[in-house]
Amino acid sequence: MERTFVLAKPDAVQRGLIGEIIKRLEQRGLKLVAAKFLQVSTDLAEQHYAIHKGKPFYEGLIRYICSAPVMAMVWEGPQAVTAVRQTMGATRPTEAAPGTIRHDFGLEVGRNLTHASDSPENAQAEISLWFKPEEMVDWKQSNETWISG
Ligand code: YYY
Ligand code: MG
Repeated sequence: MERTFVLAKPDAVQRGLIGEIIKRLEQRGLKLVAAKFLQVSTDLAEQHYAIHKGKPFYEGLIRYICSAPVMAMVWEGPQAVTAVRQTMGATRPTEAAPGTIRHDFGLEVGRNLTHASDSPENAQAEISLWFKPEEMVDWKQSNETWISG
């Protein structure tokens, strides 16, 4: 089983789309193992997006992520990293496939509603940046065997 880190970004929270995002990941068959609602500090935002420092969109990205609360989550399942990226859609909403969150609810790259880890290694790093080990909930989903065999 793989775990991945997901954020419902400030635009998703402000637009009342947290439930929609969770619904789609639940329906996919993924299991929620951690969640918290928080206002992101500049320090946390800078650590999370360190890889983008120096890029033209970086300053705006940090301002956006800190502009309102976010919902931070960890989801688990077979190939969770790939599955969640697929459910989110391409970075630019106008390039995202219909049926993806970014396509169905977004228009602009700077307001693309969600973040999801892009590799298992980055998922581990992001999970430990955002969550303490004791915030992860180890539980058995009763329908697990009907989702992955
Ligand atoms: O992983 P993902 O979120 O799909 O895209 P990244 O290339 O990692 O960029 C992170 C974040 O930065 C993206 O979700 C929106 C923002 N961004 C932007 O505002 N303008 C760009 N040209 C590229 C990315
Ligand atoms: Mg990324």
